[in-house]
Amino acid sequence: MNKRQATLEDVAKQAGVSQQTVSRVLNNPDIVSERTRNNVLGAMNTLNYVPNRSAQILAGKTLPTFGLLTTSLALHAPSQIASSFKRHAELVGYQVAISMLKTGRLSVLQSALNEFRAQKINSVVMSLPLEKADAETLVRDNPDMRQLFLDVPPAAEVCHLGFLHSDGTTSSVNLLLELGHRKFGLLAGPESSISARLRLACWRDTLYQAGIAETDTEYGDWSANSGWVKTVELFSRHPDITAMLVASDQMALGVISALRQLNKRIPQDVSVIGYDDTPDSQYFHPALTTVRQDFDLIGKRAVTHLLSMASQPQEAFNDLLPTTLVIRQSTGKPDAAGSESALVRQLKALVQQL
Ligand code: IPT
Repeated sequence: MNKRQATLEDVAKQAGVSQQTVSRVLNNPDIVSERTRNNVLGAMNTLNYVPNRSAQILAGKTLPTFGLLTTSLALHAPSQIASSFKRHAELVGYQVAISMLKTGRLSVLQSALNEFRAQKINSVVMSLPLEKADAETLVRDNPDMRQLFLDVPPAAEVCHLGFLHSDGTTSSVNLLLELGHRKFGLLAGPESSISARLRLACWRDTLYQAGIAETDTEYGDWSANSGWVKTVELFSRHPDITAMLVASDQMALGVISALRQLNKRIPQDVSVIGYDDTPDSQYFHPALTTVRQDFDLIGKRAVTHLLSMASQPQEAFNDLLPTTLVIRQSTGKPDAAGSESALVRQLKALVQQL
């Protein structure tokens, strides 16, 4: 069996193109036509060709690799974004190097960017919450790096690709108001998160405009566990809440579980609306009504932006993708006899245990 490593020349022969074209696909895939690029990538695949990255770095080449600085990938939404970004990057011949950070501290971010720079990576998606001043500092201090921010305040003077929170958030509050809800519990994301703050402000504004000024708020950390704990706390203070607005589907999973434990039926006793519409949310029990953010689209759009930022000087922009309400089974009219029947159900359950 021939175990010789395929060379660039072999790839060129197999694809029927010049060696220079193969080298372009390796170093600047975005300047090669899609057809030729796919042809060359196919030949590399067939021959198991492995590019010599160290030689490319030594030759001073910038690698066709994007950086992704991300918050915890244990969270559903950032992991969906990472997966989509990687899939779309590969379609244009780029790899993705991931750096997952525990904190958004400026010094930590700067070291992560330095590490990318050392690997000759100069186009980076920043998929973590950053305050305006921090994002602007990173751009100012790293003029050689193209940075695309996914979670910064819209006022930040940086390249920003995000979601327009107001559409989906306003529609979710309006749905609950139309169904007749008046007692709301708000479960926001962490106060350190820009998007969590924007969603909360929008819920409150819309409720306030409808004459509902009094609502109780808890802050989770995006995990299902925090959804569970904070729901128990909210209902211990306000057992009469009939509608929960939750800042992420992952927290809503914990909310649903806590409500079950509190003997509340969804949606007859309490309606729940999440945020994200990750692919699993339609399989929650009951299927979750939620605000959809299109994670496939944001990954695809991030690749397009990084490519065009490479060919033009970097200017600040805000590209905001729509959010839409997806109505499923976790929302309904409040059942007037709901709390009474919950009590009856609890008593029955007790009697059965005797
Ligand atoms: C945002 C998600 O909506 C939220 O559920 C949580 O996972 C958060 O990310 C983590 O930072 S999406 C982001 C693009 C604002």
